[in-house]
Amino acid sequence: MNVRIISTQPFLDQKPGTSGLRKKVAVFRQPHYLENFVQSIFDSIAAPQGATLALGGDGRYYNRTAIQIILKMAAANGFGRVLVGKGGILSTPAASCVIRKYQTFGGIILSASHNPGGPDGDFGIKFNSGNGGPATETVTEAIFARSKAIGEYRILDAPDVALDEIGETMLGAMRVQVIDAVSDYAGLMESLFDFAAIRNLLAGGFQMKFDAMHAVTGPYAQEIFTNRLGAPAGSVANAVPLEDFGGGHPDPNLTYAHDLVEALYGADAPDFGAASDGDGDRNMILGRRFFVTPSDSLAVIAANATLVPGYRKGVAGIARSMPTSAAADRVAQALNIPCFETPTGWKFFGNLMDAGKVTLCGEESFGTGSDHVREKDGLWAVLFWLNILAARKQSVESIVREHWAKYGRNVYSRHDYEGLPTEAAQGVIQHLKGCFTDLAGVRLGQYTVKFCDDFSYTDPVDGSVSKGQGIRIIFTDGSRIVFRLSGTGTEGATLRVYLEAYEADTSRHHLDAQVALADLIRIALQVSELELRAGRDKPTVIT
Ligand code: G16
Repeated sequence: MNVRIISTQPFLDQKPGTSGLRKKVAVFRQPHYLENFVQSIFDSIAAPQGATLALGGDGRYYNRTAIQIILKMAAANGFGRVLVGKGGILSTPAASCVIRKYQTFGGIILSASHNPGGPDGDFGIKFNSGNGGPATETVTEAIFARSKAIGEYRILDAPDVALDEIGETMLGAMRVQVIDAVSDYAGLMESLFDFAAIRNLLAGGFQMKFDAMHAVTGPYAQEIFTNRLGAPAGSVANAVPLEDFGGGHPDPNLTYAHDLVEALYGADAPDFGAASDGDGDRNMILGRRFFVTPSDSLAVIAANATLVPGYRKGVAGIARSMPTSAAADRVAQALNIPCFETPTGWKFFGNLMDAGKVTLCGEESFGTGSDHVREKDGLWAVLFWLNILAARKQSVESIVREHWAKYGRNVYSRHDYEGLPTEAAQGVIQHLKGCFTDLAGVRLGQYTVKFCDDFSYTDPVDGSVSKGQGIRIIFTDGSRIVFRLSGTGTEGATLRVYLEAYEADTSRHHLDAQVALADLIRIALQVSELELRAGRDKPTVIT
């Protein structure tokens, strides 16, 4: 089999965003587009000859084609072995688990996460390092720099490899091993959680519904909830992964997981509901007629961690992304452990976990996880909640309300303005940056501005600095408004407005977040001139 060296021209738009390169499928299908990016990864990561790579994706449209291309390029670039999920499928947390368990040099994950799939949908690719986590900014910047200078790529002239059965095939001198990642991942979960207690809970009439949204977690959820934990048939909905997610938007939030939300808020609602996203790293937690914000979920998990066998020894520290509410900070303070505030993006947690500084991490964007892998992990979060519920024998709502009564409530909401013209969205951010000096000390409604800034982070482990990570308006009572442009969209710009107010008074804890935050929402619109500059009078998604 011959290695072909193909001449190519750089594409100038291959800058990885919050989590890898995400583009429309049509962009990836342009001749040489995927190949250029993959060669840029291989040229940047300096893998030794014969190294092992993990490879898999969320099964969306174009996954199979891309996997075959990457395998042939890996063979032509001197890799000795590639571990591929059966059918070319690996959930993102399972990919992280595989990289760590088999100690591979790293892995390539194909996913556009919660973005819609299909021929007109989105596709994505990212490199994860040997710790199992998304490559750091230093690596992604090197990949981007290489993509702008690339002149050729290497690919093996070979037939496609069969990926639908567990087994091994040689591709030139490279071994392709198709593995059962579902069993590797389920085994890891079983080592962390009290499966016997959860099995008893489910056997005792407790009803759960997990919505896999026709995305990657279906087979993992069936294996864990149905086969290993004995959940009754029907507990896992939409369990068959489809290339276009059944035409849906596989984003587990109140807007897109509407079937699940209707079930949990309807008559005869189950006790517990949860959903995961396209690639299985996000989660949404619901109780009967009760939504747990991702920020509160992190705080409750941290406060109850010692109820779970894998965390019985306690938590070394917690990390949250800057826009995530400070609910977890209050738990950290009570436990006398550090809490780190990082920029948005799971990649910023890797160093902290590797250094043993944190055990639990979470983001407002429906991401929660721990140092068991180096990705956020949807099913892990669901199992954590089930384990807490099995141990405490209370409803989701009463656990959260007790938590608020003890720590106070960080009332929280995020308003997304999707698909804005890029210039208009950047205009809002520029305008806000120009207001910092004028806003300091100003009284706005019941709030007084303490300070405003553009968040900058210095990694406490390697000293790297990440600037321009979001506009913060912080008020004297700790309430906040944050404005940020999303780094994961593929069409125009998405402006995110994050709102948070601290409420210690339990008599106000029942208030709907939109009601409790009404003043802050008004101030956010007034200060940003969002309606005028972006031409929108309401957000597209509220979570
Ligand atoms: C990715 C990142 C997360 C981030 C989220 C939202 O998640 O891994 O760390 O919080 O995007 O990012 P943004 O606000 O820039 O759109 P996922 O699930 O899309 O991989």
